[in-house]
Amino acid sequence: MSEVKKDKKPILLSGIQPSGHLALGNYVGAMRNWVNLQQDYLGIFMVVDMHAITVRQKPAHLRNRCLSFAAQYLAAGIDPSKNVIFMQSHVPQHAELAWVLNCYTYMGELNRMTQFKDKSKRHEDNINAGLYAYPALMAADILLYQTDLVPVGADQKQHLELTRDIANRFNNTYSPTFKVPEPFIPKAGARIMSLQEPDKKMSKSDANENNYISLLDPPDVLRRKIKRAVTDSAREITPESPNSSGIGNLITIYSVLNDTSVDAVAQQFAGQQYSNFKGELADSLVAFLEPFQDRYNKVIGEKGYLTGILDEGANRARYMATKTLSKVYRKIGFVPAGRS
Ligand code: ATP
Ligand code: LTN
Repeated sequence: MSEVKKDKKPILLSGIQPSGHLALGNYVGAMRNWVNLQQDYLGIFMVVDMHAITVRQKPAHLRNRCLSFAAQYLAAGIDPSKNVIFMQSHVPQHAELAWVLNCYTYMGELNRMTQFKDKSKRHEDNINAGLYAYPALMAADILLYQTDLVPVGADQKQHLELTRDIANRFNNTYSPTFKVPEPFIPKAGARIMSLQEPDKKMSKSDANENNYISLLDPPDVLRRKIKRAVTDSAREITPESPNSSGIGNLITIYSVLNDTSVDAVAQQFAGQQYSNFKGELADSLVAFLEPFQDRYNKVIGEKGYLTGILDEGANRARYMATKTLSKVYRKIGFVPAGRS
């Protein structure tokens, strides 16, 4: 009886592109919720390497980063015995369903995607078709597994809405085929801002590494980055500080790390110098990241253990994905293969 129940857990799915260095924004906006929600869901967590090549990557760096990101998923607390963890490119059904979904996605929809517009500006010399069609691949990632919930940061809301539209369009054209997924965007920390340019989001592949906190930054680097983080010209924390972009962002980070609200933090530090508060924030960060980095170092030192988890994850994922893809092929009228 309990076995049956276990299999029926709803599906939680998310992924991160192996570009740059996994950053505090990724942890707070996404990974933290993967960890918190894993008890109640069957978690499917991918390193989305096929998405990452929409921007040029150096092959050796990409290879190392893919393993490093998977190890960081484990270090963050994703339990590999309860969840499915794998490399997107190990499951060919993602590319196969993406092609189909491309044919159910309008150019007018893709033209509106802000991530495409932002990345086109950042990579003017390489505005490729993959970057443009990226949302259809993301929709495939999600819809292949009949996903219930997708925990992501606020920047992914638009892609999730498009995924839902594509799912509904397909379901209405044929018959119910895909579960229509819900986004899970946290109330606090859905958009952690850059440390030096607090009006733009913290991005893990920012050219300026002072703009982000890498989850693998050593303590002295963490302290230096926080110390240098841009604030406004006031000196002391007040109840209004959460509304000021630079210091407000630091308060948000502190509140998330200490599991409290931004207003409570502003009250706790009211009247204190920014420099004092930054010192406390740096202490919190170091205390949080040191054990994370210890766990990471153990996992990354055992390559066989990590690749074993990824192989098993890919096997399970292929099994689940094949079911949905076969259904899709049948509904659109493809002749079944291997019937002779
Ligand atoms: P890149 O700069 O390499 O394009 P990124 O930092 O924007 O990457 P993604 O791989 O696009 O990261 O996103 C991974 C997850 O982290 C997504 O769920 C995304 O919403 C979340 N995320 C990214 N940046 C932030 C941020 N600054 N605050 C909160 N969540 C974020
Ligand atoms: N597009 C996302 C990464 C991503 C993703 C997914 C997130 C690819 N496939 C499936 C959730 C579910 C990004 O750029 N952050």
